[in-house]
Amino acid sequence: MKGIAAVLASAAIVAAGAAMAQDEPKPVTDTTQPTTPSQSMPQQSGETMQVPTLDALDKDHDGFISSTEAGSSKDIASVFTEADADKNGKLDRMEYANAIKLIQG
Ligand SMILES: [Ca+2]
Ligand SMILES: [Ca+2]
Repeated sequence: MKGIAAVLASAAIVAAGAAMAQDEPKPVTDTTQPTTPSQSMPQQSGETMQVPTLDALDKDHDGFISSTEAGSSKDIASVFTEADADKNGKLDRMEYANAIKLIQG
């Protein structure tokens, strides 16, 4: 039985060696730092996009942007009709948010 034990032992050594060999290519992610979220603000990235807030345009403070109010921002005015989903001639907050999306692509 000694022979078999020796064979098993050497087989184990070979297996261990193979395992060691497989370990060699290390994952590269150790040395370089993962993408650090250094910028805490997710969206506003210094672009020259200056879209006014709804409140800034809402001159009569009724919570909606009328076409007249939209006229003070040519960006908003340019997407006003498209953003006015229910075609009531004014943008509510949802529609206004959509208008900004349309502007910012
Ligand atoms: Ca208004
Ligand atoms: Ca509307």
